[in-house]
Amino acid sequence: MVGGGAARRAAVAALAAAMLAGVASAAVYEVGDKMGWTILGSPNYTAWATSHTFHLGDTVVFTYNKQFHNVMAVSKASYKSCDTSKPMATWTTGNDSVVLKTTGHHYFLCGIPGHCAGGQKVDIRVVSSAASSPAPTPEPSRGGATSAPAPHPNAAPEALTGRSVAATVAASLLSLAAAVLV
Ligand SMILES: [Cu+2]
Repeated sequence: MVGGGAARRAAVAALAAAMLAGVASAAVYEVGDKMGWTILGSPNYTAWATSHTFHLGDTVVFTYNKQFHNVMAVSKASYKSCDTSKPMATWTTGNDSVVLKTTGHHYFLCGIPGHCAGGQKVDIRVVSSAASSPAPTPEPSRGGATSAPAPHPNAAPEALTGRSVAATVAASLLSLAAAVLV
């Protein structure tokens, strides 16, 4: 009986560790950081995208005023030419989370006339894994997370950073594992 209990505890601990590892690897990124998804101020979404390393399972959040913008997933050709006529998917809520489920490039643009041409477009490349990814630039620390939480001009307040979500889930998993092991 003692052996069975030990095995069960080991299994629970292993499961908890595996879950923690899975949670820790999934991040949430707000497109454009504090600027959100906009055309005002000519945000450089190319620079934003290349300053991050996106992995499978990560989420990108588009935050914007839905009266003025939307989000379309488009092909590479449509991305390059700002063709808004045949999106593969369209989001319009103003606070849209998109889970990156495939590797390679994910092309998004705003479908409002003129906005894509004005720079409201982003090419998000998802690398296959952390080990094999050629990361030209190290992932920067989330500078915005440490400074004062300035109110977002057009954001929903519930937009969370991946770090805080992972920390919250990790904490609850740890307490769960602790409860089972006791
Ligand atoms: Cu727009």
